[in-house]
Amino acid sequence: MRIGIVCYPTYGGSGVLATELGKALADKGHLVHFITYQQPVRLNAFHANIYYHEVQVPTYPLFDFPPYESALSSTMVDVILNQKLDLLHVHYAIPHASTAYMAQQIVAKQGRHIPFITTLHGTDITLVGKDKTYAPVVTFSINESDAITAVSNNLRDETYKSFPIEKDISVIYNFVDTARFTRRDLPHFRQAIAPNGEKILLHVSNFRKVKRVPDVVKVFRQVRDVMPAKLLLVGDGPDRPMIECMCRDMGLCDDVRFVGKQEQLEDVMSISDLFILPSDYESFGLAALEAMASQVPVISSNAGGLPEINIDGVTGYSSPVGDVDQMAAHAIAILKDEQLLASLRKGALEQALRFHIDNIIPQYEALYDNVLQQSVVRN
Ligand code: GMT
Repeated sequence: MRIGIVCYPTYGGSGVLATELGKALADKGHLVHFITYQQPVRLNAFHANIYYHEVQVPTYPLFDFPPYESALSSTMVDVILNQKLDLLHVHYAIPHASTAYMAQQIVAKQGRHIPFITTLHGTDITLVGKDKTYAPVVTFSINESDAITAVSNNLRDETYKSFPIEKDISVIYNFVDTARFTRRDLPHFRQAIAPNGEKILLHVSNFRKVKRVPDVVKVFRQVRDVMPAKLLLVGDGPDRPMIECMCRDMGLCDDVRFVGKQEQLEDVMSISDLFILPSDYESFGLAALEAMASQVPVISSNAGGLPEINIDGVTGYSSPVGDVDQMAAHAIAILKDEQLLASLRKGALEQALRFHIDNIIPQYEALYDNVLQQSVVRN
């Protein structure tokens, strides 16, 4: 198949997932065309079946807001026609679903039907999408999609609750490449971070409010009060300066390390003992899944789709949003008890294997086949 993938190219989960999906499809022989404004971060090696089309947004003095959507739709049209795409798969509803609809209408005038699939990732529905500034366009373009997927049952239910959606939403979970995210023994790296055998706690995110990074630091403080421990904070985003101040005020600077955006995430996960994800909402929690594949148990909130992934007492523990004391108590209990830690590590890996890339990619391929069959009927 010739597949066009539209996504955000940055470190966010939706872009990571879309890129990994494209790479896996290319490995299976499909021709994959990424259409976005920047090289996606995980698209970092040459692949004979992968193409990248950069969206250029010319500026003009009149434009206070350069019209990215128009540029994206026009690039989609160009790629659909010149690369003879069979379908478009857009990730994150805003603005990708409406731009796909626009491209679809334009090529229809030339006698071509291009189906598009919209994958909902989370904040496109639960935060931004619901905003009345966007809601009518989001509702319309989701309903116009030839197929809709959500990354968890929770996100599917939230979508039906928040928007008048008239179509089926299929749940296709996030996935993990367990060959990449596998626990490796990296004694020198571990020694560099925790020279005196301290336990290592890890948080990975884009440091947005929804991630509740202050809760991570509060949990860590309680852990460090009772045992030697280090906290690794991976990623970057708007809350980072505030978190740095918080660490200074709490006297934690020597034990908290901000390592910024990391491409070798699998190495960081390999040396970690516990992953902390206390989010206000998480449609799935891809980073938690990658941690589980690396045999790192998860302490999370029980918001959104997290309980579908993090199973209490099996892969880690989940607590109500904001219940820092309970999260800290769970973290301390795990880190003090080697047997419990070992059993949760095993549980985490077993759970991650359920979301193995080889189990999930065929679900997308089956969906594409289905959409194409309907599209033949339509043509
Ligand atoms: O986590 C983020 O804030 C980034 C966001 C995105 O759309 O880029 O991630 C969302 O999509 C991921 C991939 O499907 C999910 O694993 C994340 O849980 C989801 N984030 C939220 O729902 C907050």
